Amino acid sequence: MMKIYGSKQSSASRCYWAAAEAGVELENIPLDFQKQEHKSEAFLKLNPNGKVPTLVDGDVVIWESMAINNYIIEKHKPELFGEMDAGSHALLLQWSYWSMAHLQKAIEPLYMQKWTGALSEEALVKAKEDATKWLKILDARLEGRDFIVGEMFTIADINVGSIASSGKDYLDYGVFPNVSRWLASLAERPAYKQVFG
Ligand SMILES: N[C@@H](CCC(=O)N[C@@H](CS)C(=O)NCC(=O)O)C(=O)O
Repeated sequence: MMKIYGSKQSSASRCYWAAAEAGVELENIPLDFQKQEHKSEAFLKLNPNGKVPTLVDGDVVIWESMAINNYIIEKHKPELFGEMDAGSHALLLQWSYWSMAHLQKAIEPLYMQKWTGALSEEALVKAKEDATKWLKILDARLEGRDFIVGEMFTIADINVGSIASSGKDYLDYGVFPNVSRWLASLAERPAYKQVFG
């Protein structure tokens, strides 16, 4: 069975979701962050960044949640790559990379407050402005669409959806009607319910 370091409350959440969509189980190897187990010599041999998620499948070791999702989907449910012409494939990557580089970076300070302490008023305003800017772009993309790319649910919906949903408690998503509709439909998926309850 594939093993994963990282809980469902971390960036590993999208990997559990991808695995559930693919119909495979991930065995969780718990790491105690308080005890700095993610910085232990043994773990750093797997992932020199000292971060989760990290996937181990026999001799294969992968870090970066979206690379892990690519691996899980390619191995167990390649149909979630959707139409595999070069342009469509590049769009899956485009939106996945975009969400990690921009949307997650903007939303992260909002939820990291729980662990790092409250943001200054200035930092809070900046994080909300940034997140709003990226969510508007996503909302425009989803106008008249049920999925990020093409006419079917793909790995891009998992990657971008997991990040977009993480901002819901901190921003008014009422102003992003297309994002809200899309997130609501993703939350209805059996695999999503299986992982997030
Ligand atoms: N871009 C990475 C982000 C990984 C990441 O930042 N993981 C956090 C938990 S959500 C972590 O391990 N933090 C511990 C640390 O940085 O010491 C991915 O998507 O896998």
